[in-house]
Amino acid sequence: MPKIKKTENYFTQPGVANIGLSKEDIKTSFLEKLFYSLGRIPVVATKNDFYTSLALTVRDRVFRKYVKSLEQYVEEDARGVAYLSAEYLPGPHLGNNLLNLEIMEETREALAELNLNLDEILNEEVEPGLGNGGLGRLASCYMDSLATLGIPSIAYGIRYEFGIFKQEIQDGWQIESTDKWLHNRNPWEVIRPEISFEVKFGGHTEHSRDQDNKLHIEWIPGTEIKGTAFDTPILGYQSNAIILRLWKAEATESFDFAAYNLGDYYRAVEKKMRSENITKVLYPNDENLSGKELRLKQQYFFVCCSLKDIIRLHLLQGRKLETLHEKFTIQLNDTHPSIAVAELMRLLVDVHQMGWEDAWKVTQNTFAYTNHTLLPEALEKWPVNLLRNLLPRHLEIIYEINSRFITEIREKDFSGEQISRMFLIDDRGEPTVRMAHLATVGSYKVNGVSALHSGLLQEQVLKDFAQLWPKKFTNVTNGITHRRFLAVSNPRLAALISENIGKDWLTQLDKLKGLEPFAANKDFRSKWMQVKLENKKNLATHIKELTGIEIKPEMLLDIQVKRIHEYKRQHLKVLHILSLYLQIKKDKQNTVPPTAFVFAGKAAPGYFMAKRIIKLITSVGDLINNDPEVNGTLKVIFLPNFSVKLAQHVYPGADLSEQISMAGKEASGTGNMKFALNGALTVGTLDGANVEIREEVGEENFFLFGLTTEEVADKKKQGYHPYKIYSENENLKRVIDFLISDELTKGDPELFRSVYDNLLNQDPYLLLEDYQSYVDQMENVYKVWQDPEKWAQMSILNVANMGKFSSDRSIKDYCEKIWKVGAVKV
Ligand code: NTF
Repeated sequence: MPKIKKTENYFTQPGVANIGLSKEDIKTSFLEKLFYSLGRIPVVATKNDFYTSLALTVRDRVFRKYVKSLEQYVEEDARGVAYLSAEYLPGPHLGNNLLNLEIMEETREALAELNLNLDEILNEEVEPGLGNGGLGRLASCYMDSLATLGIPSIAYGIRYEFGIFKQEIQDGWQIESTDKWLHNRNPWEVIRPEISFEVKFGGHTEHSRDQDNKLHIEWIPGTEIKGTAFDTPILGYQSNAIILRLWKAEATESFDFAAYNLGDYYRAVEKKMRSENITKVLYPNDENLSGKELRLKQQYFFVCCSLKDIIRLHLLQGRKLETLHEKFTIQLNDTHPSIAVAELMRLLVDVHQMGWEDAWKVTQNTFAYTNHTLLPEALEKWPVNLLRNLLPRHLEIIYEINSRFITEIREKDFSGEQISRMFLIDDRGEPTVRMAHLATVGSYKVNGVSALHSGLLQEQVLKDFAQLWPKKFTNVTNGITHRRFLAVSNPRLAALISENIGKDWLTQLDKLKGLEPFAANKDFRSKWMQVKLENKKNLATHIKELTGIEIKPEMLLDIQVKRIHEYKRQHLKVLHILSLYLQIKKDKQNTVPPTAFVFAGKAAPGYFMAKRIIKLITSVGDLINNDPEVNGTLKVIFLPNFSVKLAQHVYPGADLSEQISMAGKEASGTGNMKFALNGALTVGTLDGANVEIREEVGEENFFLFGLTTEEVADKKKQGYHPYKIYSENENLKRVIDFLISDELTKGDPELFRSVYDNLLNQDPYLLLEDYQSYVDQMENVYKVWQDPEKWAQMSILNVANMGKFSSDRSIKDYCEKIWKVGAVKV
């Protein structure tokens, strides 16, 4: 094959050159895909056939951009980023790609000429649910910005066959079922059979010396499996595309021939099935990582494939491994990929024969680590015994890193207590490896995800390390892609904004500042609230479809959507709702404006309390929604199966955003940003990025309540007594007692006993402490809501000041503060 080198040559080839973006081009390609890729004609085609044809049409155009980007990266020999994340939540690709290619209207018209409706086709897409929540969605927002900004980059992860479980609500309880997202095929990915690597597990190591007395260590594995790459192009706005490379596990041999020859067909295939298990299913836990062997296998599997691929790409350019850190930086998205520190050492030392010191220098200068949580139960620790069985060589390497590190800090001014706190191995009880310590020692930078969280990280969890290496620690406040979460999902508001301040905000979100003067303009305010009302109608339709419950769009839509977790305090919202309900029922007092309280979010299947909280929400809903005395005023809705797709309907329709975690627990939050960007006002604590949102939008435009992080710490130190608060606050007492009342529990007094007992005896997240402050601030919310002009003004000012929270800003921060990587624009 003759090599076509120059961009101009390649992109003028027939078939490449004529992939156009006009309405006619799109129509032609769409029909071609339908006929020749799917073998269908319109009369017999299903909606899914139409969706697939359109997706393939768009994918061609995205790949064209990707190929161009790639050529440029190679030509400039640019330094690049590899992002390692066990989770991604890209959301539906089609609408976003149409926006980024700027062909939304052309496509709409092309389809209309074929009597097809774009919105219906968009709705066909099943999203890849390859993550649990904020952490996975953040990774996908960052991919959007990496592509848009033209940062040479590649993202690696796991191609889970089943993503996050599907949530149904039956009799008020969460019921899980498998997410078969690949069932209708996935038109966005291409398999790369030639990009595949072997991954070893188990076995033992053999140490030997050669004639020169050089030590050689060989890992003799117990089993080997193969990882194969599946590539999905992720397109930026008016810009480059990057690749999301997900690994699928396969058996190295399809059959165990020995067993097959004995006639034992099933045993022969069993091994294959066992290997493929590794990428079968996503662990549905967020903020709690139990030491499951299969989870460690997943982590090592994708890390091993990704590092081998990075080394392949590096060597392909004719470079030496000693310069790996000059050409690549590898970002560890939490500790999930942190075994990479040991794996890179193994690859450099054992496989590529580099000396330990040189290899350590490369390793320490290659990785950077982002911490996403301070919750002790979420900090990963792997039992030493499990590592010994699964990754015997890595355990040796971790011990070696540990012993060299201890030698290093012994020479410094650290107490014995501090030194043992910093050990990579925790040998109090069953010995475990502290993965956050491994990631910190093996990285050149460590960051938290909001100013508050990064501060706490350095004062608490990694305090000793911050003292040792103060310059290693930094903050990068999270961000969200405003292209997906405003331009794609809220086209009405996006249009109103662009009509008034132009379209520059699509690439520079701080241009929204231009909206500020409009807050004083009555006519603009009325248009603004008209858009909100339309979005609320749309959300009301979805609510009706998903739950059968009708709400009036004029109601105050008060929304909390996120994973269900005690620290996020969905049950604090429930206590507030009950206080309003009891006020109407018992005191015959009605001061609350008509409000629909909307919740959505999944509970980890093994998290007892979180599942109870869902049942509590739905039970309160049943009671209130069926009570004619209150249901004109209050509605309580639990939307099942929260996803990116559903979220895109929720944020635009929200009036009030609930960000009510106990201070110090929510590392950042990103839902808080999505709500505010869509004009919802926030009621929240000084936690995570709420602090910075309030700073940006102004304290007069934010409904603050609750203890601060320091006050929480003081309270706990002094000894916290929830029962005392309960007995001294009549209104609160009535609400808490109602949790075990017959009216709510319908004859099963045990139903919410666990919630009741927990709040009265421990209340680890200080709901009772913050209760009154929350109720009071909600009174204030209602007062402002009665003044629609004021509300509209605050809403506009919120949006106008959201510039900081674009993921473009976050990625620029990563580039400047951490990666030292520059943009390559095509
Ligand atoms: C989450 N962490 C945090 O809980 C959120 O506050 C934050 O917004 C996102 O990360 C993204 O930074 C996790 O999911 C995990 F896994 F670290 F617990």
